[in-house]
Amino acid sequence: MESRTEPLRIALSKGRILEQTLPLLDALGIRIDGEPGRRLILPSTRPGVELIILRATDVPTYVEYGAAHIGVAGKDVLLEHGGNGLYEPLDLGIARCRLVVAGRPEKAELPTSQRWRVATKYANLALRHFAARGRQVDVIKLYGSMELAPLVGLADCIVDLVDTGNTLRANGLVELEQIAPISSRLIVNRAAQKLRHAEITALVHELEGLLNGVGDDAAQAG
Ligand code: PRT
Ligand code: MG
Repeated sequence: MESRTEPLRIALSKGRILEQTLPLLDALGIRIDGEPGRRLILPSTRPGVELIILRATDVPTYVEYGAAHIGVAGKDVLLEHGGNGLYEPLDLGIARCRLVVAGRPEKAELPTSQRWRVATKYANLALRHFAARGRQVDVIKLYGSMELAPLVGLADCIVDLVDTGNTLRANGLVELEQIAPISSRLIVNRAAQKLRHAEITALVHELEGLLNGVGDDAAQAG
C-alpha cells in the first residue's frame, strides 16, 4: 500500500535551470504557495507536493539519499555525480548547452601523448573522459571562471560548458573536443520509484505530455 502521509518532495536547481523549470511546473499547477521568505521547504499549490530549492550540484545528493523523492538536475551535474541511486526517466530539454574540452588554439596542434593539466569543476567526469581515450591528465579542481585557467598558465585546457561560445571567443579560446550535449533531466530516487510508484509515474507522464505538446494537439484536434 502506498503511504500518502508525507508530501512528495521535489528538489529544484537554483539559477538558470530554476528559471526554466518553474514554467513547466506552473503548467502542471505546481507553483510556490505564498511568499518563500526565508523558508527552505516551500509548500506548493498542488496538494501533497512540496519544493526545495538547492545549489545545482547538491540536487543529485538529496535525491540519491531520498531526502527529496524527485529532482531536476543538469546532465553535467549528473555525469559528475555518477548517478548512484537515481533513475533518470525524462529529458526536460531545458538549459541546453554542451560539455567540451577547450583551450588556446595552438593546443589543437600538439601531440596527444603530452600529459595535460585540465582545469574543471567536473573532476570525475574529466578523468573518466580522458582515461577512456587513453590520455594521461592531471585534473585541477576549480569552482568557477574555468575560462581564466588556460590564459594565466594554470592549465593546458579546461572541461566546461559552452552555450553560444561567446565566453570562449571573448577569451581567445576554442573548442578542442566535444564531450556531450547537456540538458536538464528529471531524476527519481530508486526506492521512491517503487514505494510511491503511482504518484511519481503520474507526474512523469504529465511532464512528458507537456513536453510532447499533447495538450496543444488535443486543443488543435478539438
Ligand atoms: O555556481 P554554479 O555556476 O555551479 O551554479 P549556478 O548556481 O551559477 O547555476 P547556473 O545558473 O550557472 O546554472 C548551471 C547549470 O545550467 C549547469 O549545470 C548546466 O546544466 C546549465 N547550463 C546551461 C549552463 C549553461 N547553459 C552555460 N552556458 N551552465 C553554465 N553556462 C556557462 C558557460 O560555462 C559559460 O561560462 O555560461 C557561460 C556563458 O556561456 P556562453 O557559451 O553562451 O558564452
Ligand atoms: Mg553559474
